[in-house]
Parts: sequence; structure tokens; C-alpha cells
Amino acid sequence: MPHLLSEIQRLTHHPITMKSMSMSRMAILRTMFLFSACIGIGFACGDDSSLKEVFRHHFMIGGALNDELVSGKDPQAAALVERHFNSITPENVMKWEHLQPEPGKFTFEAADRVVEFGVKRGMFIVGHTLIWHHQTPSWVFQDSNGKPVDRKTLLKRMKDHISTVVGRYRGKVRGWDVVNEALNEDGSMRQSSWMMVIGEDYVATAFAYAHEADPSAELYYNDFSLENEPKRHGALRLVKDLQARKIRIDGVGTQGHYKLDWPSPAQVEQTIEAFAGLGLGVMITELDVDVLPYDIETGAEISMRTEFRAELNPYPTSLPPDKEQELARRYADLFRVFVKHADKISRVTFWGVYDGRSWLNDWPVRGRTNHPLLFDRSYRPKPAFFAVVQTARKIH
Ligand code: 9MR
Repeated sequence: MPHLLSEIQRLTHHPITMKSMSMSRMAILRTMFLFSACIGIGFACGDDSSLKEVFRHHFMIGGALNDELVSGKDPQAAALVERHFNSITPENVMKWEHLQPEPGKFTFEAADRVVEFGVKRGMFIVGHTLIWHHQTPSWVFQDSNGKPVDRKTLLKRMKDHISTVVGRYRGKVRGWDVVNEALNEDGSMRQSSWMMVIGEDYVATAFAYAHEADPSAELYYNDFSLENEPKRHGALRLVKDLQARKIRIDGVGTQGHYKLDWPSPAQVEQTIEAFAGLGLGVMITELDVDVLPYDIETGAEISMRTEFRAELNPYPTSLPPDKEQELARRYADLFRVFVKHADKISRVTFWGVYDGRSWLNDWPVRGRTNHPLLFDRSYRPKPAFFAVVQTARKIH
């Protein structure tokens, strides 16, 4: 028991007194559960390693940051970022609707803040994202009468946007998600407005414009569910087409919006090998593991929504120890694959910092309590964190 208490103190960073026992009994009980979850899976909880240090010989460790964190309103989250991440991606503020909400009217304040945050700390900053079908205002695709624009006009808008944005952050944003989610699940091209107005070469054109705006920036294609074969083949085709046209592309981001039971480690491994086989860098760009029940097959199709029902929100306070263990094992399985292929992977970025502020609390069902990341709602490392750390240590 004394050992258990000291481990709890180590985990929570709070001394346990009689007073705190009564005041925060729930928190302490929860930590005891966490501790037993750690023991259950044989991981060394209480290890306060920094992720970026632990994986410094493997790949960068990144996180998606929201504006609240960047502007100083969530200092505990910012402290986690400083300690654990050497790369950052803005979660929303570099999307078209934020940067150019109206024709020619650019609003850079929030994007500037995130770039300044990263530059100050010497972090690798990823720009997300230049061309996407979502979070792009409808004016982009319409003329002054609300009719669809022609190809020439849309190409000009694309070029203006890309050269203004990439040009502004030249030398500071070192890699860009140039095109995001251009594919359907069967590997065919998504019939987005980009595709319908410009045609399939909108992808190559966007990459060419980005390269022109900053010849030293790395350029990526980013998508989810590439672990599923049909979609992966679509992405391979798309990349090969760029390579055949001698258009610069440096890497592919497989987003990594995973479930406890999908995709299998073998699927993850095949995906990494397939893109690396084309001579590209591979990145896991939006990693999280959804632990809640779902009735949507896979992926991160943002347009899909389900109504809230209590049975879809089974862990509204905390994750029970058996689920905590399952999540830890899942993360360990994934990181074992990443570490094995560290020569092909340049970065693993989590989509968020801690559970309290994950997009998965609101997708595909609004208002749930999800637990997909390595840090809990009180900013404490979860058993999954310790499991991830162990994967680096076990192999070396
Ligand atoms: O995490 C983002 C969330 O805050 C936004 O509401 C959502 C809106 O589209 O976008 C989320 O981020 C997405 C990312 O930009 C692209 N891949 C899927 C991510 C999760 O939807």
C-alpha cells in the first residue's frame, strides 16, 4: 500500500494527504484504477519521459494545436506540448475559411500566432491544409451570380490563395498538407467542387503552385483510411501520377484516425511500406484511437453524423481499467509498427493534446466523452502513454 500511494503521487504529481483524500476521493480512486491498469499490462507507470526525447532517434512527435492553447488560455496543455512535441500542426486556423473567409480578404492573426508559437520553440511547423473540400467557403466555387465558376477562375483563386499563404510563411512552415482527402473510400476521386470544376489535375496543379511559392517546403498528400486497400491504391495512383509529371511531392500523411479494432497492425504496416516503396516519406499525421461505440464504418468522414443516444456514450466520467488497458495495448501495437519502420517515418502527430479537447468528443456524435489520446482530461499521462514509451525502450 505505501508503494501504491507513492506511485499515485508520482502519477498525479500531487502529494496525498488526509485532506486531499477526502476532497478528491474520486480522483484518487481513478488513479488507483489507472495504476492497476498499468500493472495489468505490465507497463511502468510513473515514467515521466518526454515523448520527443524517447523517440528522438525514430521520428518527430507532433500535436494538432487549437487557438485556445496557442493564445495562452490553456497553459497546462501548452506545457504538455513543450515537453513532449517537437512538431505542431494548427488544427483549424490555416484552413481556407479561416485564412480567406471572403474574396481577397485574408485574416492571418490566428495562423500567425501558431507559427510564432512554433518558431519560438524551434518546432517543425506543418501547414494544414491548402486545398480541401471542407472548411472552404462557398464563394470560392461561385461567381457573383452564385453560379459555379469556370476552370480558369477557380485555378486563379487556387493560385492566389496558395501563393499568398505559402509565401507568407516561407521558411517558417516547413511542410504543407497541400491536398487533403481527395479520394473516396473505393479509391476513386472524390467529386468535390475542385474536381468537378477543374478536373483531376487540380491535385497536380495545387502541388505545382505550392512548390513555386516556397521551393524549399516539403509537400504532402494527406488522407484517412489509407489502410484500406482500395483507398490506398487510389492514393498510390494519385502519387504515381504526380511523380510521372515530375511534380514535387515529398510525402504522404496517413491520418491515423483509428479505432480499437481497426485497422490491424498488418494493414498499418502495409500502408507504410507501400508509400515508402514509391520513395516518399511517410507520416502519421492525425493520430487518435476512438474508444467509443460507432455505427459509422471507418475513417473520419466529417460529413457523417449520428444522433446522440446514451448507449453511444458509455464512459461519461472515465475509462474503466479494462478499456484503459485495451487502449494501452492498442497504442503499443501501433507504435511497435511505427518504431519498426522508423527509417520510413518522419513524424507521428497526434490530433490534439489531451482527451478533454479532442474532436472525437463531437464526431460523429455531438457531446460525448471520448478518451482517444495519451493524456486525460486532467492533463495526466494515461497507461497508453507509458505503453507507448515502452515500445521505444523494448526495441533498443
Ligand atoms: O479537428 C478538426 C475539428 O476541430 C474541425 O471541427 C473539423 C472540421 O472539419 O476538422 C477537424 O480536423 C480534421 C482535419 O482537418 C482533416 N482530417 C480530419 C480531421 C478530423 O475531422
